[in-house]
Amino acid sequence: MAYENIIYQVEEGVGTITFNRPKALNALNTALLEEFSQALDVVAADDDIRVLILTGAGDKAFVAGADISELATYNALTAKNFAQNGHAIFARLQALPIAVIAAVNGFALGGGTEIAIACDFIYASENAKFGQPEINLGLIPGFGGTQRLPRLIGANRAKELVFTGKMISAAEAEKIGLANKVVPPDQLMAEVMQTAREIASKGKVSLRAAKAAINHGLNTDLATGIHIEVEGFGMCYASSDAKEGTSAFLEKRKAAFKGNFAE
Ligand code: CO8
Repeated sequence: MAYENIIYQVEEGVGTITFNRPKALNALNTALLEEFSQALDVVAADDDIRVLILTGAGDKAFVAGADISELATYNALTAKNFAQNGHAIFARLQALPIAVIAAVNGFALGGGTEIAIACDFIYASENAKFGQPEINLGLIPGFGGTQRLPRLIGANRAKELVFTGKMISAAEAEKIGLANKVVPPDQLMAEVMQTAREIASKGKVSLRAAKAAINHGLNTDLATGIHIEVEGFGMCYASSDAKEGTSAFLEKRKAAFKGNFAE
């Protein structure tokens, strides 16, 4: 499928979606979101993809937020529709049964920070900047910044970012647990690919069960979360990977995971 606002590539079981409007710092307009949504469907339907990476085209931005020239045209109803549509896409991103890594290579503002925190974790380049500047536009975050961000970094830190609209550096983002790792810009994709390949070598079923347990467990009480973990632990035995992983350990060899749900 031909895309104009994103680039979609697959290499060795790792898919990469690159937001590709560099002249507008990869701002999210309706057309880009639509293509992103379509690409997520392609990723979800491809059993061979084990990890998805999101990044931005050019050396300046990951995503500088929703496209402000579109935001300027909204009324209360169209704004609500836009936010709802974005949430539906981000929810599908978060629920993908594979690992998703944000490679944040510059500005990740507003919707940019919100896409990154809907991923499983973030690696950032030293020149990355994060923030929720919507308040400077007379708005509030509309793609999860008031919800995912406090869950990730705590209500106090999220409120400071949302109330002030200020940008923080990659180093600060790492310090507060927003980014897992910060590396020089020219090493970002290599670092992300290395982690992606490592994850891709693990069992598909166990990765899926682990992600579902963590994601669902975060939105529930401990007892329910533990129940989810127990179910997921049992489900791993529906795949040959559990046999392969435990046998490989006992036979002192590297496990070769090939399992899937169709066994
Ligand atoms: N939307 C549209 N165009 C943008 C955006 C954006 N978010 N960000 C940058 N651009 C454009 C600029 O207009 C400029 O275009 P042109 O060359 O045609 O004038 C080009 O990108 C380059 O930008 P700058 O010249 O401004 O580059 P600087 O290096 O001087 O500044 C900044 C970089 C600091 C990133 C600056 O561009 C900036 O502040 N951008 C806006 C950041 C922002 O406020 N983002 C939040 C938007 S709101 C949001 O994301 C809400 C999400 C939820 C919406 C759901 C509700 C319905």
